[in-house]
Order: sequence, then C-alpha cells, then structure tokens
Amino acid sequence: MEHVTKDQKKTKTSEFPDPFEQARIQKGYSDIEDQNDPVTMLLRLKDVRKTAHNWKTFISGAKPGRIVVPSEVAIRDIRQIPFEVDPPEHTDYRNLVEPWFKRPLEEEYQAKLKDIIDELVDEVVNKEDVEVVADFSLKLQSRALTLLLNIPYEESETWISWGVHVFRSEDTALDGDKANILYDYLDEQIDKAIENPGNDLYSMLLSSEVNGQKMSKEEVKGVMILTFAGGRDTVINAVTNSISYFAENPKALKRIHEEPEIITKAVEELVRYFSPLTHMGRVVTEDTKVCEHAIKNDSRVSMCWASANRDSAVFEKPNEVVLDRKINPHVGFGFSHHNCLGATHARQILKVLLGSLAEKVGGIEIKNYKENIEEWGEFNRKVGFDNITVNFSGK
Ligand code: EMZ
Repeated sequence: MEHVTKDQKKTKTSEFPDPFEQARIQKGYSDIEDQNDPVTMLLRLKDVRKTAHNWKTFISGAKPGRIVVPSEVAIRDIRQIPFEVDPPEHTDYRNLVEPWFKRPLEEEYQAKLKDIIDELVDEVVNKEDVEVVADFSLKLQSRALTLLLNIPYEESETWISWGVHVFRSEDTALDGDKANILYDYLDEQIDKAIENPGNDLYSMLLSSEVNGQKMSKEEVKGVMILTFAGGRDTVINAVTNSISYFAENPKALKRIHEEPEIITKAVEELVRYFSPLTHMGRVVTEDTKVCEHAIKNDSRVSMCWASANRDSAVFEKPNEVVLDRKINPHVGFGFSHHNCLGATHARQILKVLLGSLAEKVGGIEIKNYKENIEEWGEFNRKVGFDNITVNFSGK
C-alpha cells in the first residue's frame, strides 16, 4: 500500500497546478462541450490578447449569457452592462460607470475598507477552526461591496445569507432558482431607489442618461447583476487562495510586513497565479482562424486567462509565485476595453487584506480543506476551495 506522508505529498494545499501547459504549447487551443454550444478555448497569451482586442470578429453583445462559460442562456435573458455590449455603445456605458468604480482610489473609501477588513481579521485571530470561505472571504466580499454600492453596511447580512454563488449551488453549475433570488432582490432595490433616491449606485444609474436617453430599469438591473455576480466568487477565491498561500509561505507574510512597498506587485502576482476567473467567451461573427484552427461564424471561443497567465513565452518561472515580479503583463482582470470594471475595488481589497494580515497575523495553520476543481473538457482546473479550515494565530 502506498503511504503518503505530508512531506511527500505531490502538491501543496496552496499550489495551483497549470493543467493547460501541454495543450498550450502543442496546439494553442482546445475544444470543449458546453450545453450543446461548444467552445474553443484559446490558451496562449498572445492569442487571448488579440481576441480580446478584436471586438468586431469576437463579440460580447451576443444573446445574453452566451459569452459566459458555462453558458447562462438557460437561466437569464437580461443583458449585463457594460459586459455584454460592444463598442460604440459599450464606450458610452463604460464612461458612465467608470468614475463610480474608481472610487476605491479615494482615501476615505480606503480608510473604510481598512476598518472592515481589520475588524474581520481581529474576529478570526485566535478563534478556533475558522472555515475561511464562509466565515471570512464571503463576509469580506459582501461587507466590502456595501462600499462599492455606497449603501448601509447592514445590507451585507442579506448577501451573506445567499452563500458563495449567485447562479450556482454546490451541485449544479447553473441554478435558475438561485438566480431569481438576486433578480427579485434587485427589482425591489431599484423600486426603492426610484421612490427614495440617495447617494447609492442604483440612484446614480437611475438618474443617468446614456446617449441622451434616461437609463431604463432593465439597463440599471443589467449593471447591478454584473456588479453582484462578476465580483463574487472571483473575489472570494482570490481572498481564500491568498490565505492558503500565506499559510504555507509564512516568510512571504513576514516580507510584506518588512517591505510594504512590494504589496502592489504582490497583489498583481497573486491575481496572475490564482487567475480567479478561468476564462471568458466571445461569439464569432465570421468564419475565421486562430492558431491555424478554423472557427466558424456564430460559434463560441473563450479567452483562457488562467492558461495565458502561465504562458512561459511571456512569464519566467510561470508556476511560481514571485511576490515582487517586475514585469507582469497578466490578464487576470481580462484585457482591452472589457477589462474588469471591478478591478480597482478588487485590487484595493487585496492590498488592504495583505497589509492587515501582515500586521496582525503571526501564522496560519491549515486543518483541512476541499478543493474546488472545475472541469473543462480535457482539463481539470483547481480554482479555489469549497471549504478550508484554518487557525490564525496572533502576533
Ligand atoms: C458574469 C461574469 C462576469 C456572469 C467578469 O465576469 O461573472 C460570472 O460569475 C457570472 O455568472 O453572469 O457576471
């Protein structure tokens, strides 16, 4: 019988292997099945960038839900904005929401975010057996989201009660009933903001015009669904995975404490390494070719950020976390005009989190965990954890 001791274990808990390497080098793409609407995954950084850039041949404004993999066509018909819109309309929407989503750069916002994160870290330090996903990352993501929406902190209790996924439950990739909870909630909040406008994101959108037209309720809902869904499991995975990394690399946390000036680089590197969103799709508008591979009009491709971020043609030591990596043109937040709208908020969350952990936490011990493995055709990709229980010790 094979006996595996802890030291002999092949991969560490915080290690995220790259399942795409061979296919990326040999072919550059892989065809996968998805609800009878197949997808060609593009695996090389160069192709991923070119595809993201070429919005005329690779569109986002297809049937709502079709550019997401797995497709959400079966569970929603509302267009997410600006995510599922192409230029030139995309530019108008993006210009409208961009300043709001840049608010995390303001000092006051950052101070509030630091209070939220410090409080949560204080809560878990020296507490026995903390399940990080539910008791730390989900709370952090939900509480921080109240700042992005500029609404009262207490509202986060409702979102925490929904659990990690908005469109998914533990066993189903797509869960229509669960999505309806979010849609009904948003209808209610939009109606409330119409009756009682305030300084929140709903009210800002409702009072805005795009191209001389007042934003409709449907459009506002489209922006809000994106705000809720797009930054949920991605942020939760980034936070959880970072904690697993610092548990197994205590020197890294010590280094961040001693050299806080590397935090910005460390955040980019963790996003590159973990790539919280595996890929994002586009729909093709003409017969074309990628990697010498014919792609038919009206079929789907995806830009695999996770694979591109390990491309050895671009990154030295791609499978290592190099905390102060100097040149890091990763695509963890996507690329080109559709790059992640929530990236400023997400980066700020990770920066504050790293600072707070470095200041308050002496060590993290992993007790047990269950990995979250996604299956994409020939690939199995670890994207995070369904749960991971740790003990945080104080300083
Ligand atoms: C969509 C997507 C956006 C999608 C940047 O990603 O995130 C997914 O989690 C959602 O399911 O609807 O918002």
